[in-house]
Amino acid sequence: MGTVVKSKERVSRRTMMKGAAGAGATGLAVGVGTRMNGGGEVKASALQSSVEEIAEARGLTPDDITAALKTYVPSGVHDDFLIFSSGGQSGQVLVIGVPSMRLLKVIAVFAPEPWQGFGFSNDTWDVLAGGEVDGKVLTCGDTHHPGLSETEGQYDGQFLFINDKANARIGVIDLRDFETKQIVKNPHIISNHGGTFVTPNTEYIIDGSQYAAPHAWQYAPIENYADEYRGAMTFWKFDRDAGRIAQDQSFSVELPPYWNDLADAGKGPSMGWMFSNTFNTELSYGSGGGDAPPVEVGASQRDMDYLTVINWEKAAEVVAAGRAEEVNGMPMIPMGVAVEEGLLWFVPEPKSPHGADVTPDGKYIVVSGKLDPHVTIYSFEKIQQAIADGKYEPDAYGVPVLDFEACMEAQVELGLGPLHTQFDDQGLAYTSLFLDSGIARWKVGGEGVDDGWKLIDMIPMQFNTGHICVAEGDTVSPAGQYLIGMNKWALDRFHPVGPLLPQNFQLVDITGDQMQLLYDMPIGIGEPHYVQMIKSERLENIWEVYPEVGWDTINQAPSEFATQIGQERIERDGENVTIYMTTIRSTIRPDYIELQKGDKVTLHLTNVELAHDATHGFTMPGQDINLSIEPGETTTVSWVADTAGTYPYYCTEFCSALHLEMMGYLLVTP
Ligand code: CUK
Ligand code: CUA
Repeated sequence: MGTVVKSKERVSRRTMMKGAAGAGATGLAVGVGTRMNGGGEVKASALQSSVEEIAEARGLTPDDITAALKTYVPSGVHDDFLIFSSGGQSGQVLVIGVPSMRLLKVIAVFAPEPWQGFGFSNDTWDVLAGGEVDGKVLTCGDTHHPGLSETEGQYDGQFLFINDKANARIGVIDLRDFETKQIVKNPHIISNHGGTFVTPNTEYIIDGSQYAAPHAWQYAPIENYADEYRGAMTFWKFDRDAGRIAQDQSFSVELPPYWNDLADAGKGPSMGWMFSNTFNTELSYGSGGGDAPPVEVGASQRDMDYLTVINWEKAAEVVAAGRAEEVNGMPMIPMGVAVEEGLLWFVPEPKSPHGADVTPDGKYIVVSGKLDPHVTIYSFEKIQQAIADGKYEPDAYGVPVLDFEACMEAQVELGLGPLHTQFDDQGLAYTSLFLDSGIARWKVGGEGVDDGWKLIDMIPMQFNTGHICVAEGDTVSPAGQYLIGMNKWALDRFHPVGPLLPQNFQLVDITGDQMQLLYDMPIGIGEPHYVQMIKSERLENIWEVYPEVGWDTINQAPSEFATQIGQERIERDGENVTIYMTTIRSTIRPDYIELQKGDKVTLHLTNVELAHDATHGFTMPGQDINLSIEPGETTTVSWVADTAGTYPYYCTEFCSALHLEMMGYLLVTP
């Protein structure tokens, strides 16, 4: 249904593209037509010859020119889409415009970031401290999977979540100001991977354990792996009104000590369920100090691993009924209870599976096998039927393993090292091929679809593609149009910058009959894993300035330390000194502070401006302090004046003509 019409659209787009490319620069220039330039009209022919000259001088092919025309976004014009990209080892999130691939922001999440003052002010340090592990505040992380909040299975532009794989933490970013408001540490597991994936109305944020460990990462000898080590699938409850994860309403389902990888939430007919691919069902833990094979060998022995299938709606009921156990302060449903309640199932998955992606209609789950050239497609309906028909055998932990053939809908051979799959608006799927360095495009099958479950074409990537992203390609209604291949290796793509190379995002036009590579963007801050691409128009709640002067940006409410112009003061109570400071172009008030050595200082800083972009910075020499105070914001920083001396403090944003004069002196008397 609809396929015929859509394929016609495809043909017409293709004809257009071919026309443009085939006619070369000349044809293109005519297509561009005329444009007003400096009050006069430039004749098409003049433009044409100058395009030809530029193309020749720069050695550009007609394909290069089409690519340039498809990605160029003129000054002052905004991009149609934004991507939110994990920043890998940087611990941060990148915001990039599409199709221009202009980097707009790096949002600080798990690592301090001086420009935003993140981790330098007291309140942002408290956000970082919310994710402390064993009493230690961490200043790095390994972000993998950003998850935009959803309403009815479509991005709603309100919140963004991101996991820290290294320490099993989740960050919550408010998309009104693009700042991190909360970091939670998973009390059950020490490393995660299958997160963050949201359920269709952001009821829960899914967070699956990666490397098995005893509950709450307690000590247990490695030989006790099979008996004492465990996995878990955590469901973080999200309180949208509070803009916070509600840990007291969150829970986990205990799993065998297999390693959980990528996950996805069911939708439509599979609403209420979730799916995660799971590997190392061999229970390998490496040598363990003995002769056992290393993990990469030990964990690749079996032909089949498992797709983990959990009914999370049922799990929430089971927790509410009091059948979960309290583990390290948060409920966990024991495996035995999960099996008894019929909420936990496994389905065999071929060879070292990676990626579990639910089709937009919620009917199928696509899984790749890193060591298998196929993607395997499971039918949710068939899984339910297999459960009803009792087609299962328990695994070593008593978890029912459903019959593979009974649940499998199709397998499509795509190429070597398939990893991740996304969907477009034309009923097509795209799967990254890590080993083949490419992206395979294939047709999703199912009822009423002719010629489904079939490979259509491929586009080469440079090089070793991990995740891919189609615009809104993991929602119920993908936008299609663009695809980004997230390549692990860049090799020769960019000018060398030493032995450590950036990763390479490649933007691909997927509207045509043939996919066209448009742009390479180096990512020089860490290794991104996943991105989500959202239509810019969905991000309609972004604030230009904070709602009022004196705003607590963490709690998104008026600050009790708000300071208006004329209220600036220095209060002393013994050795405790509290400073109420304001910033406005081009003054910091007070501009003179005298302290005694040993004073404990608390500085409340309010940017009293409400003009768009009138941000002031603040740095205090010798104290490792760097703050950003956006229009309206009140922020606080504390330190001990432990060294006598003379310290000029100043505004670090070039905010005005007299910005260099925006300073003050702090003197600490011996
Ligand atoms: S993983 Cu990195 S390429 Cu963390 Cu989603 Cu597959
Ligand atoms: Cu404020 Cu420079």
